[in-house]
Amino acid sequence: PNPAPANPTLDPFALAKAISGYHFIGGRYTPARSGKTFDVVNPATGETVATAADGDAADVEAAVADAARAQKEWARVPARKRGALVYQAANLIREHVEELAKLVALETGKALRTESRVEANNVADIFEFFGGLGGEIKGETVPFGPDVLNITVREPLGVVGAIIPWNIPMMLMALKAAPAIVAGNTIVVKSAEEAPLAVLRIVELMNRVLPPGVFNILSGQGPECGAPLVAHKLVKKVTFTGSVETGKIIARGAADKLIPATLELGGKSPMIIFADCDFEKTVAGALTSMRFTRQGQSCTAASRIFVQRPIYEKFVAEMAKRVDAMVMGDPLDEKTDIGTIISTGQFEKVKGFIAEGEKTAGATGRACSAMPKDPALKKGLFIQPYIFTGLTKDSRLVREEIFGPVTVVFPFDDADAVLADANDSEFGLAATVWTNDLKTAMRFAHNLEAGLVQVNQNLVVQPNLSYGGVKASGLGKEASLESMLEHFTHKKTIMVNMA
Ligand code: TXE
Repeated sequence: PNPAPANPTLDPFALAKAISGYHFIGGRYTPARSGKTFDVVNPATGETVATAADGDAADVEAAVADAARAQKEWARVPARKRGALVYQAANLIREHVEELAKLVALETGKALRTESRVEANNVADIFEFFGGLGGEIKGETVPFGPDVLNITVREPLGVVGAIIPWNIPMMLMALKAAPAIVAGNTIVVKSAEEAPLAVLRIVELMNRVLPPGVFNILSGQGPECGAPLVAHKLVKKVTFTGSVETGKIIARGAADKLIPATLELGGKSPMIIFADCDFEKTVAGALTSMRFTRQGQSCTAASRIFVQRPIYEKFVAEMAKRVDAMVMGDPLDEKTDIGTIISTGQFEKVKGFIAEGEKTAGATGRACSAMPKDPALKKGLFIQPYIFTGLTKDSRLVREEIFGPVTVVFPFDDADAVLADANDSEFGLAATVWTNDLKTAMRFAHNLEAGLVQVNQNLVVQPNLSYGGVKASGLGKEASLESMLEHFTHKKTIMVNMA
């Protein structure tokens, strides 16, 4: 029997309990073979709200076997029909947006109004977009001579293994699962330890429409559950979002089997602001770019800000004032702008960076926005957003991904020097430039080392636009028709001599 409610439920606590302790494999909620579970904690209160199945190699074996069986049939379903089914399932996600938003807010601490609801809507958008692309999975004809027919066809790869993180778990799963499934693959997802619930419910909802075994999910620890998934001989492609260190481990595992890996890793995204920008629009853009609403836990967060000297002081003062006005509190409360850090491990890591910044001679750290006063939240993983100035460019706060509500701001005088500083990073995910001068904007757009450059706006993820980094930020792209074809199919060449 399905333990989850048939219809949307707006009580995330009850839903979390109902789906506790399960993977979703072969069309069914399934406990771990070992019977083991681990706790899922609400980071706003420190309370355990659910358990999750603690998967290992035996669960991976079962899930991949089901997915491999299902893939043979699924690949034979016409591509447009596969897409139509995914689109139909997307309607179910749309009906459950509010429920999913609350569930993900509960497990991740991301504020419902500013973050979690936006993510849940994006998930429905992504499944809808890829659902509409079934008919676009097609090849080419390549002329040779009158007696030769050269064609290419796009074939699925087989079973895809996907490993996802906790910061935008639903959306990052959708960006992998939607194109993989529409292209005729089946998928086994390994969710992040910290956020296994909302993604589990999504897989169950999609399974109300898709055949069993097409879309499966396991929860568990990285080395015990993620590593055997990458290593499984029937997994023919891996796709991963997470840290650079784990990305390298996964890339090595894929190399051992000679299978492709798509990697979306960290970032240290520069935001470059010229004095001729539209100041009001830029400050508003900076607030969203810095992702304080998600406690800065975003790979594209504007974590290095460079401001042209004439407006530097004004910008820093205005930013601090605006962040101060943001409400930090219960993620499920509609009034809340800023939620919590995900886990005690990340909390300590971020606090370590802040302490180091505060100790640095010549640096100033401005803590903005008041801590929540509600006694129920006293064990919550809240951190005041920090704006640091006066750091040197070799500081760890400037070079490493903090993945917390911390940004560093520098003044600049010279455009060439700021371009060099912006590019002086191991990462190359995203960058934004703010100016009303078209030549400057285009020069920066062309010369910034990043997978995504935006001019006078902050990140808007669009399912039809390629997204992914260069340098240590990753390999391969997500979203868009081309990335579905490139990363989830292989191109077979067929040459027919008719002479
Ligand atoms: O990441 P991990 P963590 C960055 C961010 C953050 C840091 C650490 O800087 O502070 O990474 O976060 C699975 N084989 N990003 O520890 O370890 C793991 O179970 C297979 C940026 O959460 O990369 C989880 O499902 N899988 C990032 C997933 O990998 C393994 C988002 C991510 O965990 C594994 C998240 C293994 N050996 C963190 N070890 C972004 N690009 O947005 C772990 N995993």
